[in-house]
Amino acid sequence: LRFSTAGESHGESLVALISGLPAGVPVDQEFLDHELWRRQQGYGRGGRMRIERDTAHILSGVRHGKTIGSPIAMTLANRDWKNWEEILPVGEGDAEKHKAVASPRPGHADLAGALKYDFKDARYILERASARESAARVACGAIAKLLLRALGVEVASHVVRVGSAELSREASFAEIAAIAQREDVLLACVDPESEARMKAEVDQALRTGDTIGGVFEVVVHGLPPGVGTHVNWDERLDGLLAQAVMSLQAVKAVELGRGVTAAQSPGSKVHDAIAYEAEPVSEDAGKFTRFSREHNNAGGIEGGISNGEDLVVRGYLKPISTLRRPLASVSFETRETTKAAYERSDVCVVPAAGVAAEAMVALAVARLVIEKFGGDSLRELHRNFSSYC
Ligand code: EPS
Repeated sequence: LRFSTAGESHGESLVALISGLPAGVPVDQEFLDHELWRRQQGYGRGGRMRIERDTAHILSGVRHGKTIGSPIAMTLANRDWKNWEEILPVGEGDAEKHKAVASPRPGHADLAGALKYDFKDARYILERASARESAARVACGAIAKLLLRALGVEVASHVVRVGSAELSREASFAEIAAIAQREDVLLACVDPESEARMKAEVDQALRTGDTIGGVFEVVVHGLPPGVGTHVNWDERLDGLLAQAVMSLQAVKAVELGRGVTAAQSPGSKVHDAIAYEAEPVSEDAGKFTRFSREHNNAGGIEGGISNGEDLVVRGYLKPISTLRRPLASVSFETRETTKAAYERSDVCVVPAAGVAAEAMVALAVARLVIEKFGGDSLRELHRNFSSYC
């Protein structure tokens, strides 16, 4: 399974390309567009999200509602393009209309990118560095989710921290999964009291011209043991998940299970004691008997291999680097001290980043599932999967 994206924030369109899926996976356009809608939500998004209404326009690889094994190409139009056509033309255009980003924003790709690509300002850098690109990942991820769903594997996310406001209790998978059905996403937190404290953090940032980061958690439910391997460094599930989530814009740390607190706790408090349940555990576990754990501090991965518990991946998001009250910077042109550039921006994107991370996790897991179980059709993959289970 491979995927790639193209497109810039204020260009005509985003492009998503995914290949390597078996034939016969049901592709539900409504589901794709709902996933894209979810990525646009959350308290603290900026004015851009009132302009865009993302939808995945499928060009290839899907016929009569199912994948046909060939590469799937999709475009996601930028509605804002009509305001930028003359500013960012593909042809030479009118230099007078160029909208320079004249002083780099600390924390953004602006400065390092402009130096690297030899640009006189940061416009072309921010165009591609922008998290707008994650919409194309969500389109690909939605298809990976549909493949996993056909095998009984579900992926969901929720927000566990915004600034200093933290979710004050454990969340069940059913609660986390239910967030995807919300009409008002707010901060995608399962607990209303914690969510109100998170909202207060965003309000404070809004009031003061600041921005705020946080932590999202992605959970994969229903994955059998044995996905990923300990035998080679670049095939370990933990490493692949870390790369997948870390590659998202503004993610600065990735935690698997309770990895952070594990580093400061004794082994007896960290490792998940093993039991065996001879009876069916739940309806979705079917007739299988299984090994089970008292808790899941490992986040469903031991030795780079899934162990049958829920995969739990947390992403730590730095605050958005475009500040309404900008930090000090330097003019690209004069090299004199000035304020960093400000353009319309978001104040908090933790729920949206969680949705993008669901996509990345689904893509990483789907890739390993396809590699392990093989098959050119969903029927063949499903047969291999069921007989292994
Ligand atoms: C972004 C800046 C804002 C965000 C954008 C990411 O866009 P604009 O400059 O057009 O106001 O809204 O995120 C998206 C467009 C999106 O779809 O998530 C940035 O500079 O990274």
